[in-house]
Amino acid sequence: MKIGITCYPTYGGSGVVATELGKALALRGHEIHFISYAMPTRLNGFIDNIFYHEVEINSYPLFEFPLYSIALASKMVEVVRFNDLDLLHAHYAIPHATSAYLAREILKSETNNSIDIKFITTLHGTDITLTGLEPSFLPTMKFSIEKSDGVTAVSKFLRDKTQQQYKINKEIEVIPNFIDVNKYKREEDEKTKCFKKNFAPNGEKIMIHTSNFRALKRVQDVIKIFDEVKKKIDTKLILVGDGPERGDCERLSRELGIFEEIKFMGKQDSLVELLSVSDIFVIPSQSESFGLAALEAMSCGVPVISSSVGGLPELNHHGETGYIAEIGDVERMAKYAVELLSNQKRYDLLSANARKRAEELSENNIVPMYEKFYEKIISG
Ligand code: GMT
Repeated sequence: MKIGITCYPTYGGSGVVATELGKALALRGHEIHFISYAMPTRLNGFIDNIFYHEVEINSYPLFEFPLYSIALASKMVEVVRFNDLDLLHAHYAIPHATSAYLAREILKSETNNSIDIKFITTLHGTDITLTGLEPSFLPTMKFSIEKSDGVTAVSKFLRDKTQQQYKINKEIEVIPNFIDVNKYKREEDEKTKCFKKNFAPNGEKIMIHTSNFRALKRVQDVIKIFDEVKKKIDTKLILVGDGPERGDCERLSRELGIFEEIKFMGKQDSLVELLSVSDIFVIPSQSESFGLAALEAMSCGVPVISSSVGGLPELNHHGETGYIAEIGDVERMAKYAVELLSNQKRYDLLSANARKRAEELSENNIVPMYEKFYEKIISG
């Protein structure tokens, strides 16, 4: 198949999922055309069958705001026409589904050279639970989702939320996010030994959190949980990523007198190595439709302590792959962490289960679900 994929190229899990999907599909022999305003960050290295088309946005004094949605639709039209695409796949509904709708209608309307292209929208998270609900987007979002030829959501939670909140009857297929279990696996080599020595010189346990430090990730809770845990067990905390809450998090750690015990790493490429030296992954989010960062940790055999929101309980099974508590229940999350870190037998069991759960969501299991869905939509 020849598929056009549109996603946000620089930030967030939806872009990661879209890019990894495109790469996996290309390796399975499909021709993939990424259409975006910049090269997706994960699209590093040459892969046969992958093409990248940059959306051109010309500035003009009259346009105070860049007209990206229109420029994207025009680029989609061009790429479909000149590359003979079979399907467009929009990741994150705003504004990608709307642009895809526009492109489909433009191509259909051409009198001499009409093309009947279909498009699929994959819903990821805040496109539904937050931004899409704003009055300035809601009617357009509902329309674009309803007019999509196929819709997928990354969790049952997100499917149900979309149907309820947007009053949409349309069938939404749940295709969970996936992981390359051969890449995301616990490493034990010179590099990880060196990391471990650096982070936990006296054999301390290591807790880890990775995110984009937005308010909804509740990174301050991670710090408070850590503060409780380290009173009972010698532990260090690694915080990976960067974002608007980082300054407040650093201030909170200083106020609590634990700044020296925490490594604020910023954005990092060596995620597998960092996860490989970690004992517990903490994700206390206020909203999380799936939790790709938790899946990455689980694939490296790291049990997860999460909040009970959104799609997290579908991924992290309470008492099996980790533990779940109510949003903001720092005390309970800390208690679970202490329990786990002080019982090696139980820890080993949960670590093995976390890896097994990740294997269920391996690229090899999930990518064929997209292929099947594509075939179904293309054949009408
Ligand atoms: O929805 C967002 O906040 C952005 C989006 C992204 O681009 O990172 O994240 C969502 O999509 C990820 C990939 O499907 C999921 O793993 C995240 O749980 C989800 N984020 C939220 O629901 C907050």
